[in-house]
Amino acid sequence: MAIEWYPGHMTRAKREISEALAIVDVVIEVVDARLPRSSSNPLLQKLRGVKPCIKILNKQDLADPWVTKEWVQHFEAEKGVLALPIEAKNIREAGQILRLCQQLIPHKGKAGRTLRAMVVGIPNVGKSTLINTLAGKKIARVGDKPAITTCKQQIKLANHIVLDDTPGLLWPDLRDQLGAFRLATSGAIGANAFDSKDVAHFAISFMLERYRDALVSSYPLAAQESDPAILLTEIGRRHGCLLSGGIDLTRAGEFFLRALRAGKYGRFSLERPGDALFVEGDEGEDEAIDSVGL
Ligand SMILES: Nc1nc2c(ncn2[C@@H]2O[C@H](COP(=O)(O)OP(=O)(O)O)[C@@H](O)[C@H]2O)c(=O)[nH]1
Ligand SMILES: [Mg+2]
Repeated sequence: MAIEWYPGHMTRAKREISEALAIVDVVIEVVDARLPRSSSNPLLQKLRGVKPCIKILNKQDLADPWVTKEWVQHFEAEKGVLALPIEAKNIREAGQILRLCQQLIPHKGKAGRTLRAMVVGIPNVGKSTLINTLAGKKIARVGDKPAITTCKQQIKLANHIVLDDTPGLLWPDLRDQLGAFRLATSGAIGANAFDSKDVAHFAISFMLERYRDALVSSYPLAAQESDPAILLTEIGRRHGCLLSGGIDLTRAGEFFLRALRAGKYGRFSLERPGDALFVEGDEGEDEAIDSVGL
C-alpha cells in the first residue's frame, strides 16, 4: 500500500515523535543493516538529543556481516548509544534489546521503576516485525500501511520494561540521491517512486564494484563485462523478460531487484561507515527519485 509523505504528514509525524520521545527512557531506532545511514532520518538524532538510544541493525541476515560489525563500532562511538544487529523474527536476538535497555538505564527496569521504550524508524525497516517478536504476539501489522492508532497501548515486556505498541514513523530522507538509490535498491521506497531500470543499473554497478563474484556465479558474463546496461539486458534475456523485438528492461530491472533483495546474490551491504554520504553536486539537482511513494 502506498503512503505519500506531504509536508502536513511530516509536520504531524515530527510533532508526534517529539511528544512521545519526551516521556520515554530509551529510543529503539530500527534501521536496515544493509544501509544503516540512508535508512535513518537525521531528524531523529535532532529530536532525540542526548536521550539514550539502541540502534537496531535489522535484517542482518541480508547484510554483509563484516560491514555490520563496522557499523556497530561506528554507532557505539557515540555516548549513550548501543548497537545491536538482529533479524527481527528471531526471539533470542530481539530479546537482547531488554538487556541493552537495562545497560543504558541501570537505575530503571526494576520493581517500581518502569523503564519505557519506544520503537522508531522509517517504513519497511522491520519495526512492526520487531514489536510483534518482543510482544510474543501479533500486535502491529507487518509490511502494510501503519495503522493510525489514536489510543496507544503499552506492552509489558520482562524486567519491568514497557514498550509503546505503535512505532514512531519517520519518512526516508531522499535529499541525497545516492541515499535515495540505496533506499530504492533495498526496497524501502515503493516502485512507483523510481524507475526500476535506473535503480537496477545502480545496483548492478554497485554489486560489480563490491561483490562481483556473487554476480559472476549467477551471470558468468559479469566476469569480464562492467557495463550495467549490457548486464541488465543479459539478465532480462536469461529470465525471459521479453518485449516484441527485444528485452523488457523495466521487467528485467524489477526481476533483478527482487532477487537481490531476497538474498539470491548473497548478503550485501550498500554502505560502510566511511563512505561518502552524497555524490557531490547531486543534492537537490537530479530529480530521478523525487516523490516518496512507499
Ligand atoms: N530478511 C528479513 N526481512 C525482514 C526482517 N524484519 C522485517 N522483515 C521484512 O521486511 C518487511 C517490512 O517489515 P515491517 O515489520 O512491516 O516493517 P515496518 O514498516 O518498519 O513496520 C516485511 O516484508 C518483513 O517480513 C528481518 O530481520 N530480515
Ligand atoms: Mg509497520
